[in-house]
Amino acid sequence: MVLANPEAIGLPPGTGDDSAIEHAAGIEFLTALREGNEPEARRIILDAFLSGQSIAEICDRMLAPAFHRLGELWRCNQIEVYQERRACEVCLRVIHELRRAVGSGQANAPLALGATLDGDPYTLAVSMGEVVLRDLGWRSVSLGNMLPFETLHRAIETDRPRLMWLSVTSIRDADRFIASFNTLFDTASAWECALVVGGQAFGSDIRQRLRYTTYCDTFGHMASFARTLYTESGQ
Ligand code: B12
Repeated sequence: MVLANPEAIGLPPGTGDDSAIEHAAGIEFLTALREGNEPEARRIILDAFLSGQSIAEICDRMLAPAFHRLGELWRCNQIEVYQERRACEVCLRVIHELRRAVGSGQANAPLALGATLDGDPYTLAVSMGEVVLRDLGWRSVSLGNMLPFETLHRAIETDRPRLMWLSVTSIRDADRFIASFNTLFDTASAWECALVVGGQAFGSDIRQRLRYTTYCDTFGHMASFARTLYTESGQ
């Protein structure tokens, strides 16, 4: 359904408009997620991969827009919580399929570790980051969600990643977050680990108070940055 002026009846702008999702395949994917149709969701995404789209493109142009739209539908009470959660489960399994499809980097490829931080329960973007970097030949490993800052210091010191990606959708206490984050950046710098950050909680107000190597709006941006550190061909 397309609404000409959703704001006039108290709905957020864009309600009922799936055109924000670029491709027909993106709309089909959204439908499959809404219906919990896992085989169809898997088929659509693997088709995109087999047709030559990079993992970053699939994440930025198909997976993320579908969830942004699901978030709007949830806010407007047009889908049930169970449908949103089921969509997350389906998507995680699809990401896992992509992970199997791209394989893992060579033994001598640089290591990358990723996580969400304490109090941040979101799982999709951090899992996507792992596959995006694997697609570029990195040995990337997601540590999962809700990791305390202290353990990420240990991970950097012990495993010596060349890059750590952090996805931040939810921040409980901004002042504490900023202090802990900046200390993590000090550790990362000391061990020559690039700290790459992204996520919906990183507005410009909070970014101005944080130190990191690079902020990315999209996984495409992270892929471009990661290529400046390492390419499989060594060129
Ligand atoms: C699924 C979901 C949940 C699930 C998550 C389950 C899971 N396993 O992950 C659960 C149930 C936990 C949840 C809870 C809540 N949610 Co919620 N959720 C969502 C939803 C629908 C999808 C999130 C998602 O994964 N998106 C897909 C990712 C891939 O998109 P993305 O984060 O934008 O990532 C892209 C870029 O930002 C970037 N990026 C992101 N991270 C990184 C990292 C790096 C390194 C790089 C390079 C790039 C990058 O690249 C990605 C691809 O382009 C969003 C809607 C939305 N707009 O996303 C709401 C949404 C985020 N939730 C919302 C709300 C309100 C809540 C709750 C408060 C609801 C409640 N009353 O309990 C709680 C809060 C929980 C908490 N402690 O913070 C609001 C937030 C509004 C706001 N700004 O404050 C949203 C926007 C929904 C809405 N329209 O209102 N949620």
